[in-house]
Amino acid sequence: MQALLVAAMAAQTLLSASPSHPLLSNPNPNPNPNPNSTPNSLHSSFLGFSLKFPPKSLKLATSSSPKSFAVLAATKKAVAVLKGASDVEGVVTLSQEDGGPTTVNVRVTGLVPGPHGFHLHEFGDTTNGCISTGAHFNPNGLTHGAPEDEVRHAGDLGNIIANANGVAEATIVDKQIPLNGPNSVVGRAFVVHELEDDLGKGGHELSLTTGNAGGRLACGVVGLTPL
Ligand SMILES: [Cu+2]
Ligand SMILES: [Zn+2]
Repeated sequence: MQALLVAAMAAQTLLSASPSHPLLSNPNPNPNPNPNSTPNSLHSSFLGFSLKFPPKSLKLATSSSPKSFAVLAATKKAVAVLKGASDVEGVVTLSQEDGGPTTVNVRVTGLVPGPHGFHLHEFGDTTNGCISTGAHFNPNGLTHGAPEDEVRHAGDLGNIIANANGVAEATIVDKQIPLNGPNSVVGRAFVVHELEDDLGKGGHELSLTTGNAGGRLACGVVGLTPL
């Protein structure tokens, strides 16, 4: 205890003494090591201090940090708010647990009844409306397809179907649109289209790139939300 106090006081004197030194010798390469080493030595002496009370402080230190890490890694949630030049709008929520599939809940209103292509596009850029979200998210360089196909864009989520009131609701579970890792879709954008996505099987020149799904009615960037 005594030694610690002395050490702390010594550190304090160092602290109060050092500012004048770096200020005066500012052009020298010296100022950095000094302010850095002082807080470090203060910090480690505090660590040594808490080690003298093993039951409580040690337990707190070891049990709290892995726990919060596990919570952060277990679940991720995200949301996209879809808007466009038309009256079509919607909300898409995403959640993913650990390395599992992502569950996507979709609700879009203002649609013409029937199927509408629904994709994750590459960019979360809406500076030029939904056009600037780019092409379908396609990290593996494949051709367009259906969500259940082996050969598909990761962003190919098929169609959502609007009812007679123009409302489309869907729950999609998909393994190719994770919320973290190299293929994370956070920062990319959902797009809902004017027409049905032919899932690559329509024989149109656009079938293997866009599913010939027509114009982009609304889009929204995927952003993280609180758990
Ligand atoms: Cu699309
Ligand atoms: Zn596609």
